[in-house]
Amino acid sequence: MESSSSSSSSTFQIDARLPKEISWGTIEFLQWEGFWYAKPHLAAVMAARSHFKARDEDVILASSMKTGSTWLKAIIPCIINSKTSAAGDGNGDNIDEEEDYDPFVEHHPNDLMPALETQIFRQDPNADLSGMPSPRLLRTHMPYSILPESIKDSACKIVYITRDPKDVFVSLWHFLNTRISCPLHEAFESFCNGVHPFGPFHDHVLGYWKESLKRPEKILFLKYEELKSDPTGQVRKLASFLGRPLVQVDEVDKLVWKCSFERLKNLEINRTGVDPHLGFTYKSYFRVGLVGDWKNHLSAEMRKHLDKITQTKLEGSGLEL
Ligand code: PAP
Repeated sequence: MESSSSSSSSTFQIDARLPKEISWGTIEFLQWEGFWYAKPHLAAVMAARSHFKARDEDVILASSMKTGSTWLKAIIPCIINSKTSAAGDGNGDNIDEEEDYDPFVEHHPNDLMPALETQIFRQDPNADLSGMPSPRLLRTHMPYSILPESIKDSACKIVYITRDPKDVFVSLWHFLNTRISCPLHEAFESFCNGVHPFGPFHDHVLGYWKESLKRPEKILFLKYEELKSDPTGQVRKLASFLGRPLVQVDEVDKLVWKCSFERLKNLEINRTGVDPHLGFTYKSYFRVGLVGDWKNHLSAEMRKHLDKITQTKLEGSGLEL
């Protein structure tokens, strides 16, 4: 299929011949360039791919869904706005010089790193981000192969996070079930077949993993489990990667606490707010925040099946999940 969109016009025409599936209850998915998208997101993905122009100073947080990106949507702005990082300048204009950067009382982390496809280019397919001050902190669920060329070609940094696919599936099932109803076994089958937003999961991970091996200075590949087991070590690594090494022990500890699941989950905004772009409650982004919660949901057979897929897909890649 040669062309599935018209990039010259502001509205992208979705090719009616794209493969379709109704899955996860009633969600209509379309497959484009090897990945599945919920129908309302596809035009926005196409628009972002065509129109977004990266700057060297941009930081792009990339992930498949439910891998813990909300944690990084909190951590990355804190690092960038740190007053004491070795290279930091406390950058944000709105930061009270007397106070530590802590926007979380008023903002869900989604606000701090807007999403290219589900937010910016969904609202306006011709969105112009040229007025946004650098460093622009943005996020995407787009697979590596679909990213706008300027993200790949510029010196901007990409931070990728992934997680045990069994926990990803359970997290995604709970999250989507806050809006739609789909029996666990049906959703599991779809996930294993790669039919879920921005799926197949394993292809998504492999795209970024392979590129991170080729260009470690460009893509930092993180795992949720490692962030859980060693948050201070991982935050330091991330800060150095972003060119903002954190030098003070106290500050790293404070940043980790500020962005912790327990703290964010219990803030009023996150207990009561709703994401204006996608309609999900903010509390649905903070469910249990654990490694291995899949044990409470998946049968031994399901575990074996998904582990087998993971093993087969990742074989020879050097990556283990
Ligand atoms: P998204 O793709 O919709 O943005 P994302 O933030 O990537 O979701 O993943 C959500 C998961 O990260 C949730 O996992 P769970 O369902 O297994 O609980 C969520 O609880 C977890 N999470 C969010 N914030 C944090 C945090 N600060 N620390 C640890 N885990 C977190």
